[in-house]
Amino acid sequence: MSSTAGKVIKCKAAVLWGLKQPFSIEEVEVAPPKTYEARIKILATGICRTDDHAISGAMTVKFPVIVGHEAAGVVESIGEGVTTVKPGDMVIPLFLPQCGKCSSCINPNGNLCEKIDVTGKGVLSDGTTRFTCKGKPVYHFMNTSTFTEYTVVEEDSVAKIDSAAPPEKVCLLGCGFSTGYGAAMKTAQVIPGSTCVVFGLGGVGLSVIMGCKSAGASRIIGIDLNKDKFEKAKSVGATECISPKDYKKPINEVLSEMTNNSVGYTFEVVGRLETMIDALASCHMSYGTSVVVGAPPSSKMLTYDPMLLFTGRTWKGCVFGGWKSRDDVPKLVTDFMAKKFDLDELITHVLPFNKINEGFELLYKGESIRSVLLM
Ligand code: COD
Ligand code: ZN
Ligand code: ZN
Repeated sequence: MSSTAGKVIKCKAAVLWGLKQPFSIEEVEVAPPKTYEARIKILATGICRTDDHAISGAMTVKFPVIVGHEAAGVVESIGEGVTTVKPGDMVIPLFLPQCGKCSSCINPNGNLCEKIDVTGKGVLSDGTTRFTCKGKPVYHFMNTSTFTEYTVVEEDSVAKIDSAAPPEKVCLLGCGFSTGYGAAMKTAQVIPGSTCVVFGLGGVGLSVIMGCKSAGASRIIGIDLNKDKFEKAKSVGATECISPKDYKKPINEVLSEMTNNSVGYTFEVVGRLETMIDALASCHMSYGTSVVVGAPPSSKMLTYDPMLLFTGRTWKGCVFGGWKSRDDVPKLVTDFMAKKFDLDELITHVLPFNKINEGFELLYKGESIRSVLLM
């Protein structure tokens, strides 16, 4: 048992005191884990756009809050009843829990565990937080809160992984990489020899390309309005890249001509209604599958020609790539250790934790794909 077990830990955390404010590095108190909880020493954490949604107000959270949801760390101590992780285990916190009991968890094809914190309740199951700062409770974020040296998560929101895995790389398996890679490997189940089209070549789109490549796609077409994205997309597996701006025709017609009408899979990784319809129309009218990966803008409706579906297309979406988080994240780590994919292409910046605001500046300027903060 560690010397800190059962005691409050004082450590550094990046606290957000309110909307649209910079992170403030503060000393916080992290309470010991209660029943079915684990306290984790975070070693590395990535910056994801969803963290910024909490800052900007695009996503509702309670303030003050500790955000961050893509990380790797080591279990420091566990609460009563915890059996699946122990102190010293290397782990990845999971913003998508796997409780094993809800309607999604008990079905082999479901992954959207009902315990996911989409409404921003910001507390653990007993309705309280484990963080305090300057005498005030500080709220949790997406069952994880990783922009801190120590966090507390519930047992169903943490996956034990290979102890030899490098935390500064596998932290990406906690969100961005798994989301994109799973969209191709798990949700679309791309078959070898097929043609895939990826709309949006940010970090998640690049991970979709890596998934299509791992699945054995023979042609992978990347689409972005920004041609600066093409070089990296090609280096992770795109066989060609195009910008819709270079064509007068609708993009589905362009793609049909380019591929002799053989697009098996399309992926929307932009998060816009127009590209969702473009992606649907671009997959083969009879056997094509289109996957919505980008989160749609809130309270917006789509209008589309149902003939697009009537002819045989499949339209799907996924959260976290469709992976069952506790079952699949350890396997993804094993695949990473076996060099089945490479995360270095996605990690453009590595910064010390106290430079978190610089990390977000890189995100806003579009200079980073993923920035990883080291504690
Ligand atoms: N056509 C083609 N490309 C476009 C268009 C367009 N009309 N508009 C923008 N783009 C390009 C941009 O130039 C950019 O290269 C890319 O689309 C978007 O990339 P990024 O870098 O902004 O973002 P990513 O890849 O990190 O993430 C994008 C998502 C849409 C996937 C992300 O915001 C999202 O919605 N994630 C999934 C939601 C989810 O699973 N959340 C759970 C926890 S995060
Ligand atoms: Zn994320
Ligand atoms: Zn569940």
